[in-house]
Amino acid sequence: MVTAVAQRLASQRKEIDDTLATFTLSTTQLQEVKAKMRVELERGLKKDTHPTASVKMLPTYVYRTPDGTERGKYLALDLGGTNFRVLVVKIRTGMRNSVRMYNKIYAIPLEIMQGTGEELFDHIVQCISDFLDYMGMKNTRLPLGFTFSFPCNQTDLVSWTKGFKATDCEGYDVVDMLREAIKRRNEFDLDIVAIVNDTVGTMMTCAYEDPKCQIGLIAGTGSNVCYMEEMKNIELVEGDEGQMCVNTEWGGFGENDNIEDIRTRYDREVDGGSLNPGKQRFEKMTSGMYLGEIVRQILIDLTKRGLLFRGRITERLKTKGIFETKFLSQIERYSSHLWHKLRSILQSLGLDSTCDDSIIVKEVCGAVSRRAAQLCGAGMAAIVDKIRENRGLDHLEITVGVDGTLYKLHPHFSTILKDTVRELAPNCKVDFILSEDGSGKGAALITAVIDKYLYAMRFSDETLRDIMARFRREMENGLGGDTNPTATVKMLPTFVRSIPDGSEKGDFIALDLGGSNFRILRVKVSHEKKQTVQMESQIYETPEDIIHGSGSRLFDHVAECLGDFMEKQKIKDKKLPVGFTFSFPCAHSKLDEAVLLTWTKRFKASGVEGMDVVKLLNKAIKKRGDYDADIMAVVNDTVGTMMTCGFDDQRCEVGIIIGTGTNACYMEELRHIDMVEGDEGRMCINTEWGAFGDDGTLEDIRTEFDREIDRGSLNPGKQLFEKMVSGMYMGELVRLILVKMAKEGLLFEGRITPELLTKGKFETKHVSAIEKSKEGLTKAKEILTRLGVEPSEDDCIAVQHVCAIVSFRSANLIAATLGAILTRLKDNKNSPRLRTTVGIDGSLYKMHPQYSRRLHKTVRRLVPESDVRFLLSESGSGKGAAMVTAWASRLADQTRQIHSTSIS
Ligand code: 0WK
Ligand code: 0WK
Ligand code: BGC
Ligand code: BGC
Repeated sequence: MVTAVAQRLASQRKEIDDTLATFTLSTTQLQEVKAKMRVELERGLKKDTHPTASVKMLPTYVYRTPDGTERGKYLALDLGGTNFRVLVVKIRTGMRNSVRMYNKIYAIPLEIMQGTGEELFDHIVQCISDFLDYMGMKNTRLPLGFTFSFPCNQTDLVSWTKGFKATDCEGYDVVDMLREAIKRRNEFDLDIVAIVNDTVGTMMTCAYEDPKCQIGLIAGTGSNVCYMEEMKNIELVEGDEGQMCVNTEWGGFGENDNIEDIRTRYDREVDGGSLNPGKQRFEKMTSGMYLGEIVRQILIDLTKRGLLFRGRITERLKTKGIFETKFLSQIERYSSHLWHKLRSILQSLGLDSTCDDSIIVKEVCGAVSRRAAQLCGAGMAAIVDKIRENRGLDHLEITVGVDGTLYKLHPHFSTILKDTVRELAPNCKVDFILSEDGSGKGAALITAVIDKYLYAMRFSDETLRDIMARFRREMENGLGGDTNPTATVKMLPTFVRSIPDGSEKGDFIALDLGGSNFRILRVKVSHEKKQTVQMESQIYETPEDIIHGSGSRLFDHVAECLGDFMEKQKIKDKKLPVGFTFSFPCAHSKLDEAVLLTWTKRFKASGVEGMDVVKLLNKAIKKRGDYDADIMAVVNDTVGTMMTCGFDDQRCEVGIIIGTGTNACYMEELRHIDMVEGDEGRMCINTEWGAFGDDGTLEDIRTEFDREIDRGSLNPGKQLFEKMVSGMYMGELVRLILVKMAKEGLLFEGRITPELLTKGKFETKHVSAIEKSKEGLTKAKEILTRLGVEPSEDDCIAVQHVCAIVSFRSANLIAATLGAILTRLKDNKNSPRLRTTVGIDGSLYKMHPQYSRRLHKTVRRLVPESDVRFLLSESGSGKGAAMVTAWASRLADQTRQIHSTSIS
C-alpha cells in the first residue's frame, strides 16, 4: 500500500529528475552540438559569413608554437581570469625547461572592472609600477606581452565578457589605451610587443613542453579555445602557406539561436541577469562565472516549487553570485554519504538544508557541471576533427594545453570533458596537459618569437656599464704611446687646446664637409659691446660621382664651391683665413696639417687616404688660380661643435655628433696624451669612437643585421660601432629586420616586395617619422604602403616597435661611450661630482622625436655622479671652426711677429 507520502516523494523525485533531465544531454544531442560547432567554426573562417558568425574565429597572427630558440627577459601581464598577474619571465635557450618567472597577483576591484576605461588602465599601470618597484626594474625598458583574455580584433577590443564592463573601451585599441595610461603616469617606459588571448598564451606555454600541443583551452571564469588552423582556411587573412593560431571565441556559440534546443530556462535567467544579455551564450552554459548562478536559479525554482529547503526562499538564496562555482567543486568533491559536509557548505551560504536537500543540491551541481564539461567536450571534438581533416589524416594525435580554475579545481570536469572528446572524436587521440605556469609564460614566448630579432638589441644597465668599461679601456689604449698603433679608438690629438675664451675676432671662411650637407660659411666675429658672431652660409651638392671619384676631383669640387661662395660674397680678392671642418678621422701634426686616415660614411674618393687634406685643397685652389685662401686649421666636426657650444657655455668640454656618422671629442689632460709633447694644460682629443669594436670587442652585442650592414657597406670591417648607431645605417638596419620578420611571416602576412628588398629604401628619417607619438602610425602606414607591403594596423605597430628598438639601442650605446668619457673627465679632475656641458649636433639627434630624451636619461643613470648639460649646436660646427681659425691666426701672427722681431 503506497502511502501518500511515498507518492508525494515519488512525484517530487520525478519533478526533480525532470528538471535535471533538461541538463542531461544524450550522445546524439552532443553530436549535434559538435556538428553545429563545426558549422560555426567554418562560418567564422569564411569571409562572407564571418560578420554574422557567432564563433568569431579571430586571427591571432601567431604563426607557430615555440621552437626552443626563444630567449630573453620579458614583462607579462595576465588580465581577464580570476587573478590579475604581473610577471617577469626570463627565457634561456637550450635546455627546454629554462624559464624563470617572478610574479605578483593584484586585485581588480569590481568598481574598476565596471568603471571607466581610463580608471581600469590607470589601475593596471599602477600595479605594473608597484611590481617594477618590487623587482627594482623601473629603469629597464622591457618588452611586454599582454595576456588580455577578451575577444580582440588584432588589438581592438571587440566586447567585454565575464565580469568586465569598463566604459569607452569596446572598439578601441588595447595597446593605445595601455600606452596612454603609461604616459599619464610618466614613471616608466615599456615596449608593448604583443597582445595575446589567454588561450593562445596557454597553448604556447604548454607547447614549450610538448611540441604536439597545438590547441589552447581555458575552462575557468570564462571558456574559450584556440588552435593552429591552416592559413588557406583563414579567409580573413591573405596567404595560403603554413598555419596561424585562431582564437575561436567559442563563448559566443549559440548567439544565433542555434542551440536553443538545449538551453534551459535557467540558462535564459542567467543570461538575462548578466552584464551582456544575449551574448556569450555557450560560455554561460560552460564556464565558472556562470555555473554557480545556473545552480542557484535551479535551487530557487526547486525551492519555489517546494521541492527544496522546505520551500523557503532565503535572502541569501536570492542573492546573485552567492553560489560561486568553487562551491560546486567543493560539493561535488564529497560523496553523498558525507552529506554533513555538504550541509556545512550550504550553511556557509546561509542555506539551512536537510540531508535530502544536500543530496539534491549535489545532484543539481553535478548535472550543471556535467553538462558544461560535455558541451566543452563536444566543442573540442569539433575542433580536433577539423584539424584531423585539415591534415587529411585518418587518425590524429594532438595535445591540448589547458588552464582555468574550473578545469583545475572541479573534481570531475576534466574527466567528463576528456571522455566526451574520446567518444565524439574517436579518430583523434587527444592528450590534455595542464599549464603549470599560466599564460604569462606563453605571452612571454610569443613576445620572444616576435621579438626574436630584437631581443639582442636590448641592453640592461649592467650590459651598458660593461660596454662603458670596454670603451674606457679603448680610450686608454688610444692615448697610450705603445698601445695607440693597435688601438681601434684612435684618440687623435687635435691641437685645439681650449674652448673659445671670448677674445676671438676676425673675418673667416669655414668649410663644413662630411655631414649630410657640404656647407661653406662666412663667419665674422666682432667685439662691439660684446663678442658677436655673424654668419652667412651656403649649401653645396656633393654628388655621388664626386665623393666616390678621384680625390683631385673631390678637392677641385670643394675649391670650385669655395670660389663660387667667395664670388657671391665679393671676397675673391681677399685672402681670408679658412677653417676646414673635415669630418673624417685625421692624424694631425699641427692645426693645419691633417692626414686622412680612412674615409667613412658615404665618402670613398681615391688617392686621399694617407694624404694631408690641407695640401690637397691648397693644390686644388692653386690649380684654379682665381682666388687665394689661407687654410689655417682643419677641425673635426665634433671639435667644431664643441667650440661652437663653448662659445656660449664655458663649461663645454665635450663635442658629439650623432648624425650621418657619429663621433665625440673632449678636453683631455695633455699629460695623458703620449703622442703629444708636454704635460701642462689640456688638448681636445678626437676619439673617433666610430671604430670602436673594429677589433672584435663588440662581437657579443653585434647582431646578424649589423653584420649584414657591414658586409654591404663601403668599408667592411671598419666603423663597426658607427654602423650600429648612426643615421647613415639606422634606416637600413630597420629594413633588414623587417625583411627577416616578413620572411618569417611575422609581418605583412609574409609579403616581400621588390621595394622592401631594395637597399636604402627605408631611410632613417622614416624611423624618426614613425616614432612620432601622435602621427607615427599614420606615417608608418604611408611609408610601408609606398613599399608595397599593404601593412595592417598590427604591422604598423610592430614596425614602430622595431624602429623604437633600433633607435633606442643607438641612444643606449652612445650613452655608454659618452658615459666613459664623462667618468674619465671626472677622474681627470679628481672631483667627486662632474659638472660639464656636452655640445651636440647631427641630424639623428636633432630630428628623432625621442632620441635626445632617451640619451639624456640613460647617461644620467650610467653616470649618476655628474650634472651634464646637453647643449644643441644651433649654428653647426662652422662657427666653431672659425673660433679655432681665429686662434690659429693669432698664433700665426704671434709667430710671424716673433720671427720678424727675431730677424730684425
Ligand atoms: C590562468 C592564466 C590566465 C587565464 C586563467 C583562466 O594564466 O591567463 O585567464 O588561467 O582561468 P580563470 O582564472 O579564469 O579560472
Ligand atoms: C652639422 C655640423 C657638421 C656635422 C653635421 C653632422 O655643422 O659639421 O658634420 O652636423 O650631422 P649630419 O649632417 O651628419 O647629420
Ligand atoms: C573571453 C575569451 C577568453 C575566455 C577565457 C572569454 O570570456 O571572451 O577571450 O579566452 O573568456 O578567459
Ligand atoms: C667620422 C668622424 C665624424 C663623424 C661624424 C665619422 O664617420 O669618422 O670623423 O666626426 O663621422 O660626422
